[in-house]
Amino acid sequence: MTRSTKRRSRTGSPRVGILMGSDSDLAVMGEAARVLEEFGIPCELTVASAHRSPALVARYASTVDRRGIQVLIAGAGGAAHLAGVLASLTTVPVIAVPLASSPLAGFDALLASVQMPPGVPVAVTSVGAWGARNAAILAVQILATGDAGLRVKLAEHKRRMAADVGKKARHIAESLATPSASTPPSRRR
Ligand code: C2R
Repeated sequence: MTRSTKRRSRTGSPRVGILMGSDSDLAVMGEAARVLEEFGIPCELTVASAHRSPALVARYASTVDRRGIQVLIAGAGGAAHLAGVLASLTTVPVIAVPLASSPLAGFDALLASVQMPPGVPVAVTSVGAWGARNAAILAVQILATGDAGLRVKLAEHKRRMAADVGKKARHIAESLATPSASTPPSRRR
């Protein structure tokens, strides 16, 4: 860990490293840390840029194995090369989160992340905050392949989502069945 790395773990050393190309990415990439915390996965957050601070990225990558980091999440916007460079320097799974920080609204980062040459895979999520959240869930799923407790938590996560959708469907059905007092009679069904 570099001195500028922020630990988000309450217990244990980080299993997931979240990197971002700039501090301007923090609001979005903080979502990934939040989701990992929900699953009780220790993680750390730091800023490192393959373009602006390549030596720092290389130094971070060289510590990943020794420190027991099992998955890397890299958020970057524009010509996003951070995830690819991390994948070139490590053997852990790397998940790229394309960020919408340039005038091209993330399409540039998406293409830069997804078209890795054969031999150096990077998993790519959706653009922005959705992607940050999904990157964390994907990291949990990767860790869960060897962790039955995490598989139970993931199953519970899916049950919660399904229950939420059910609640929304019931809510809509109820609001259509009971016209509110403010709905004019002509518009009531
Ligand atoms: P600034 O806000 O610092 O100007 O950064 C960052 O992820 C950020 O979204 C603008 C955008 O540049 C991105 N950046 C990259 C890399 N380093 C910074 N894509 C990289 O190494 O890939």
